[in-house]
Amino acid sequence: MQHARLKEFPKDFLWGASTSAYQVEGAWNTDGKGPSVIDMSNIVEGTTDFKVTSDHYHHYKEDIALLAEMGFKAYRFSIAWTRIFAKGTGEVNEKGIQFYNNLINELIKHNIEPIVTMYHFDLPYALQERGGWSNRETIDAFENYAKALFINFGDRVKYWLTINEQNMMILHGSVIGTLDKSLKNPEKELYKQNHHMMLAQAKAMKLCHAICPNGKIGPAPNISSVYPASSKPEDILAAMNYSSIRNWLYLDMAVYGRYNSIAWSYMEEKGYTPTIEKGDMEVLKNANPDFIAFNYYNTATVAHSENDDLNTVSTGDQQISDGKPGVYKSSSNPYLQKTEFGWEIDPVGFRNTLRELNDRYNLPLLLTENGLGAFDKLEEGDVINDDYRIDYLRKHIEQAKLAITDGVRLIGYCPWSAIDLVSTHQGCSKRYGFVYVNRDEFDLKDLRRIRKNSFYWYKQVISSNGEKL
Ligand code: BGP
Repeated sequence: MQHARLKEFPKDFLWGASTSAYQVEGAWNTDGKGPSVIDMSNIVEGTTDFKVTSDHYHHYKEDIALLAEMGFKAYRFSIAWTRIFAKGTGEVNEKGIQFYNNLINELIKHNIEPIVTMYHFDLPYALQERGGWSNRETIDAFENYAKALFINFGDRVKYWLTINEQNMMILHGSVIGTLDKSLKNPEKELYKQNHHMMLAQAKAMKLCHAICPNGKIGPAPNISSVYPASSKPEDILAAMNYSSIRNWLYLDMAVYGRYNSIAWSYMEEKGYTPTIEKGDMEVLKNANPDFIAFNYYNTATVAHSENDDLNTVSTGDQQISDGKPGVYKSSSNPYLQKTEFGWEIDPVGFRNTLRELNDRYNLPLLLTENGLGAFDKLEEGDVINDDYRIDYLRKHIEQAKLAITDGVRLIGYCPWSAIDLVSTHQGCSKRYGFVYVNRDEFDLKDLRRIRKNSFYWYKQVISSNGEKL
């Protein structure tokens, strides 16, 4: 739909950006922090330098000052569960509480709204050793952790996100580094883990409303529209299949407290259905998210798949996804360009996704990740010419404005990432930030912070409330 006049971004729009603890903080075993599953998985073979990441733990004041200089209204970061409870449960680590108190207070001092992700891939390793999410005790551990967060930070933190990209941990856990490699029947086990994470999330949402009077809480999956490769009816069915397994399974449960029927029939067909214990569905129904936070990088395109299909085509999806025989198979989209890391770029798909989410759930939406990973180059005179990133972000913000004009209730835009950090599985050279962190894959250098061109551009976007793009 073309609009003659576009609506403006709301006055209190949450302009900001995102990071996650294990990707930015470093200090992975400092001040009583315990190891997480990510700390224990070998992301970059032959070095532990990735664990220093951007050393935000020791640079947080300087980093927040830079975010404030850009005029950030909000900053989305995650709390490392193992800083609060080294082993996932037990005694609270006061030094961990102190670090996040300092961080939150520093943000508030600069009028930046803290948006907290409670769990971003970094499950405590001690819990993993006891079965991780396969063990129902992890649900209680998460509830206990959530309670500690709400009690300690709930007086200042208004926006809470439960679990980052639960759907990607289930679908692509081996790439992220969260998959327990000892699992015998991983897919079946993963859907059991998924059920347990859903319960943990539901309990945390209920607890947030009970403990934090001004608290708002929501899930934070990675959501993207799924396109059929053609108008062939079988391709349309395949797109619905994939969207149900990838998107709606997670959000139908978070919002309506029910299993998506197509996803459930897929699990039945494959023998993956989890055991639902007495009382589970009641817990799931009684949780009410206040908004949906979601990460969007690109769309997916899929085609019909026969049972004997070989699904080897890669997409520009979060990770390479080849499809599921008899359900869907991945296809590339000839209308889209790709980043230098092969991810498809689809700003219009962002508007599609926003509209779909709005129609389906009728809740406020908060964009918590969107961005372009690239090999930025530090040039003489401390210049980083990342015009490709500006172009990417500009096009997505334009589509956000169109979606708002379409009637979507978008409350904030927090792209990935505020400053450079370690990528989920592609090291430090894949950069996303507005601020360059001076380090290489294997050389920590001086970790100096340098403003990129996009830094100055985003500053003007925020000060004009999205008018000057
Ligand atoms: C999302 C994760 C982030 C981040 C981002 C970019 O899935 O939530 O943690 O890493 O993707 O992905 P990558 O680092 O693989 O380029």
